[in-house]
Amino acid sequence: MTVNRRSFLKAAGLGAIGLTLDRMARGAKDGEASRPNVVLLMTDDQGWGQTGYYHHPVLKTPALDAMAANGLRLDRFYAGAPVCSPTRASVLTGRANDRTGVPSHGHALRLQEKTLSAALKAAGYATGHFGKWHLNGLRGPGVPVLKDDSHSPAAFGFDEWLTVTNFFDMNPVMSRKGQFEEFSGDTSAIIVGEALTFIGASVKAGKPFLAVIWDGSPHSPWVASDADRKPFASLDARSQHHYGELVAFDRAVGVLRKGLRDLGVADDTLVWYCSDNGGLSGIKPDTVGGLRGNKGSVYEGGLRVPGIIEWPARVKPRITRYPACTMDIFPTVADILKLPKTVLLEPVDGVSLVPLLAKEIAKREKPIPFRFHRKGALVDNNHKLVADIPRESFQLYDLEADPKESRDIAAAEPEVFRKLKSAFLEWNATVDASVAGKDYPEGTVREGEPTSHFWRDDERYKPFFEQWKARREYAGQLKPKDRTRKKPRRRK
Ligand SMILES: [Ca+2]
Repeated sequence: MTVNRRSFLKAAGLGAIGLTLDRMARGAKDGEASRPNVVLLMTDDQGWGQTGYYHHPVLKTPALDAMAANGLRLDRFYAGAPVCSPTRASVLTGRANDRTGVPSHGHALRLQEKTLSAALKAAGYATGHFGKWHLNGLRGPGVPVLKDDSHSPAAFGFDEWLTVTNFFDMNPVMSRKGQFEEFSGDTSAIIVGEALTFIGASVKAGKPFLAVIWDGSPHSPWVASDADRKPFASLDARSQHHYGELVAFDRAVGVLRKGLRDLGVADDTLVWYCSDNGGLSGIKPDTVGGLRGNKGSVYEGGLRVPGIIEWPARVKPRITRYPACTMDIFPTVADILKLPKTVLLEPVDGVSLVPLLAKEIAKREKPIPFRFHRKGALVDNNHKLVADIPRESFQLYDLEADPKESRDIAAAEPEVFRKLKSAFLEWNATVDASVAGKDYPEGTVREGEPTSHFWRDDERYKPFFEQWKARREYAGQLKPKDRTRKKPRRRK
């Protein structure tokens, strides 16, 4: 109905009035916050080069291509970290991972952090999480999140959740708010279908919604259907399955976009798609579009990922090279809703992209910082500082002139080098303070945060082992000679 009215007004040369009417219909007056629906859609281990719109040599992604053509395509979009849990923490908090208790995969997001999901729930949104969580401290292949898990999605503001701890594959067992459910079929289709059911119910209830859809594809172990891997018959078996998973994911993107249109909410739903880290090595053809490094690295191949914001009511189709990152998601959504600054915990590392949604911006004022294990990086527009933190060793690259980071220009550009190095060290000190809990009102990290451990070593999961021995994804973990008696150990 909205579309028809707008098409009519546009045809009559009254498009602007049509937009105003739309805003009024949604109850938003000029100067007031709009309350779009928000969908955050994230793949697991999809590299920067792995989309049709970047002309991948064998992979076709018609649904992502259509989304890119209808939204803001972010050609320099960065995951907050080069591996999964840390990036997820950066999405929900707007902060670099190390600040939040998540230095690596399988670490728990601290309960003292402030999250996007909690802020939107408080603002009256229906909130749902679908798929991989990986913020409750558990390592190992994805298992259903337990009802009483202190760090389940519920602890961070999600009303509805259908969630597993980590990556998951064909025919998964998942947890619906603690109730285990078995599913058949591909994970992308399952979680998008479930998210659409949640979205439909929210629409019916007249509530705006936040749907966080975090897929397990195309993470290992790769299991694609015969039909989906057929186009890749000339590749080795694991590359076939890996690329086949991306075909299934892309199909689910099409289902999601059509579902939003069918429910009449596509126009005023902001869908933000990205991957959680750079592409994998050992997959052919190349996953990172020729960039340097892979998942785990702070070179571009480990951090740069596909990114698109589609929001037809507010964002005209465009391609930008403005550097942006997953830490920008929360500040952007908070800005759109005009939430008070206090919904975010300082220091915030991201910025609001609201100005960028309206028009091109030449320069990002606030550099994008990264810290992962010993390594760090600072992206300041075309320049990038790469750091080995304990060794205090630094490199400088010009990403426009040298996108593959092949020439260290620290000696040639001493002024830029000095400036970025000092900015990075200053930032790094604030991260050390965050790690120690200085950002929290208590000034310290509260007791009781779980240490990172494997679910196989977790007493709460032992009652399920007998049953799970028959499951493909867990059998290898539960063989008798396995280390079931080993104590939880912190991975470093
Ligand atoms: Ca990942």
